[in-house]
Amino acid sequence: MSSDTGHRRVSACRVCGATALWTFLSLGDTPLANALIRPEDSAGQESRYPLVVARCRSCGLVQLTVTVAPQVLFGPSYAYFTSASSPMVEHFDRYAADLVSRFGPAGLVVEIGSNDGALLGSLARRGARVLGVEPAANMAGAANAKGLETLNAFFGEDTARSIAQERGRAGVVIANNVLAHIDDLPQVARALDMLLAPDGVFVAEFPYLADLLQHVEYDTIYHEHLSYLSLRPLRSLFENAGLRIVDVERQPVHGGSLRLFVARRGDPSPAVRALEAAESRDGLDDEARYERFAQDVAASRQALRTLLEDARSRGRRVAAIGATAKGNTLLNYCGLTTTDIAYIADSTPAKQGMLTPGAHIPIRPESALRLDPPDLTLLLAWNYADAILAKFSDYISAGGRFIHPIPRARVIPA
Ligand code: DWN
Ligand code: ZN
Repeated sequence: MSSDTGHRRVSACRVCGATALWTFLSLGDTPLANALIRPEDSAGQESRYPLVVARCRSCGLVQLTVTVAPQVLFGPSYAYFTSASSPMVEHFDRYAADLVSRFGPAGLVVEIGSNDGALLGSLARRGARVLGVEPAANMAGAANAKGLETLNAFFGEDTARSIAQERGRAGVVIANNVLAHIDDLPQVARALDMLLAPDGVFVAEFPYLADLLQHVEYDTIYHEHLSYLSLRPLRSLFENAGLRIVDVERQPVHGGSLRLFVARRGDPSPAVRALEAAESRDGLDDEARYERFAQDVAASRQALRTLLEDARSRGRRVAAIGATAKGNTLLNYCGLTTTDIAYIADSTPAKQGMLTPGAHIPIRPESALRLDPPDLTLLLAWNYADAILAKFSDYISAGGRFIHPIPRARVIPA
């Protein structure tokens, strides 16, 4: 790690260690996506890091070419609260019901990266014995305050060993939107092997590379997401730790995710085989597919800039909704500023009153869209488009419109 900015260049693949990393996309040097700024600090220098994506020519893992130290990204305080987005709370409630019906009373259930306890709470209400492991102190504190026991720690071999010694091995270990955040994936696979009971199952959910490519979700690329996951590299990761992918489901959240089931025994389900075949068919093993994606990204940027310039020339005022991590990739890569976007409305109290990293756009409560309505509202949380359009139907009835930025910017409802 370079000590001044806490990041290092990656020269070997995070799964297989091969050094043949082929770079196919650069989104420039950007600040960290959740490094919100207090207005009084806005004149200060912001650290920027290269946002460059490469693919391992050996195992196929798509990954960033730098690693920012996890302590810089996630601790002691992290801005993203799962419970601020009601569609995610509902998703996790359904998820908890699915897990309980799949596994029954599974003994100890450990969630890695449990955030403010949205899933733990739903599991506990259904009678599960739960434990969270969460590196951000403010998130662990929020979960403990709700009575959901959460260790404030990074997950790795040390944490796994001490949980197994003190509480016994886990029947289920869960990691949602966490695998992509981990630099040393083989170490975490070994830690899972230590923590899981002989018949235990590891369940992981993460944004799926095939959806990212197909829907041009380039904004989900930021420094917290070190890898962009698909089945082939994950299979070799788990097999090296004596684990196998036994089942998979596609989930609609975060622009398209996979939910993976990993165990010590069992053959891959028909769903696993079908998805592996689909990955090959869709070109996930071909460099030409990634070159095409890079062109799609540039075209998407241009389409959004053109739409916003057109709106400005017609005197339309534009704001945004969702001070998301991905929104900051989009704003910075597209070169948008307060001239383009007056403010961003967001439901997270801890984000309100802050400025976004890089673009320095002020974040206001959601009520701003009603009290100070813009003509157009850019959906920086496009993953919740349906819920947001329903919530703001009065804004739409009064003539307000949203801009959906990907894959190509368009105004909705038409
Ligand atoms: O992996 C990660 C994913 C899962 O979550 C991260 N590293 C960080 C985060 O990414 P994000 O910030 O892009 O996530 P979301 O879930 O798209 O963030 C939604 C934001 O929008 C929150 O700040 C809450 C806000 N929101 C809102 O203001 N009104 C959300 C909804 C649904 C709303 O109605
Ligand atoms: Zn590799």
